[in-house]
Amino acid sequence: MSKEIKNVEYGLEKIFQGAQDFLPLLGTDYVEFYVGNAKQSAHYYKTAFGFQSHAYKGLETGSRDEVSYVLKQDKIRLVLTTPLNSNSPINDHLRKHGDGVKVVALWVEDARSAWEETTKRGAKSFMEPTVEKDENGEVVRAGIYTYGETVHMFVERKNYNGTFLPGYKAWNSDYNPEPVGLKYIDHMVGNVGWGEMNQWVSWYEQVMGFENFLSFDDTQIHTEYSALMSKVMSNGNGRIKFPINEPAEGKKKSQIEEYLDFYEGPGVQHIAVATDDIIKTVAALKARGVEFLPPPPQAYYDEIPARLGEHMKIMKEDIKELQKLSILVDADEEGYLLQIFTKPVEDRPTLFYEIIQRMGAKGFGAGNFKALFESIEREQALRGTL
Ligand code: TYF
Ligand code: FE
Repeated sequence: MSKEIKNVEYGLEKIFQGAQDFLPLLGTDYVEFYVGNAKQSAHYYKTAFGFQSHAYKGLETGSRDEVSYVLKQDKIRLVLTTPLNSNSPINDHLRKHGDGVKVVALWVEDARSAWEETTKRGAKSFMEPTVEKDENGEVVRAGIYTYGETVHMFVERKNYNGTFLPGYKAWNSDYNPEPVGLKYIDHMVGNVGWGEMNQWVSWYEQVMGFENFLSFDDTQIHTEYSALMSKVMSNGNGRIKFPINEPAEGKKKSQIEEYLDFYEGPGVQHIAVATDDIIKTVAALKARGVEFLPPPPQAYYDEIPARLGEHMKIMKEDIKELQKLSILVDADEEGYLLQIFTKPVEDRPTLFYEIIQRMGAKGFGAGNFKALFESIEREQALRGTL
């Protein structure tokens, strides 16, 4: 789609060589959602996405105000939280945003230092460093606000060998649908308001020590109808990638603006989860009722060999198989990638998932943007929000 994207030098190690990383991140720790009915959401993530029962807190464990179900698949941990009474502040979040991501938790060596280094650089505190203990040891957590009402928690687990966090018990369920092969979170994308992308880019640079590793502007990301801009922020070791989107002016309403209208503010737009066998994973998800965006036109698949060029030689998958499942393909200097996007998983058109298999490529599927955004617009048109 764009020569500029191909010319970007991917070399995060190089960028950070010698630089003092004041916020070393070991990985994503968990993602917490505030939802209206955690019990039913947990069933959906188990049945449809193949997550496993992992931990629980609620009335039975002495948690009187909220209930949380923790689900696990390989390295991914999701926490689904619902308030148990009208006094909980979680209700305000739910009333405004509907179901959505509240916390993107990051695993750190030192949560106190993470909180101090980021608040000293201007982050607004959500939770001061707090020690939580039980018979399995202790965890230190601290949190800061990022865009909208979304929070980054820093989680230090040096001295803990319990199931999840103090206050939770292991959740052993008799209902354990097969996993679908989801491995880890590849990236999580935030939508921010008109003209706010660059201030959040600076925030991730200054407060978190991240680097802007790829950028797409509205001349690259547009269809006949709508446009958006996106910058990918990455931490020093490249394990954490947070693209930030903002809407851009087009003939009709940008999908980012639709999100902002329905979420009533900035928030997490999509969570991209990695698999190493996308054909198997997507076939399983479809069989379990996960809904994906409508397929790109025949021409998209006809053009793949020309678009991929020499990467066709290393591509293991059969284009016909990919087309059967509506999986998208893109390539960059270093390899190719396969990806597909679900429809929003709530009634409000807000959060959705991406399933991604990287075969060397480090990009985000820029070559698919046109086909992808046209699929999203077909859905927007059905909702009357284009
Ligand atoms: O994370 C990304 O950048 C890709 C492409 O609204 C993308 O998954 C970008 C914006 C968007 C949907 C997908
Ligand atoms: Fe993505």
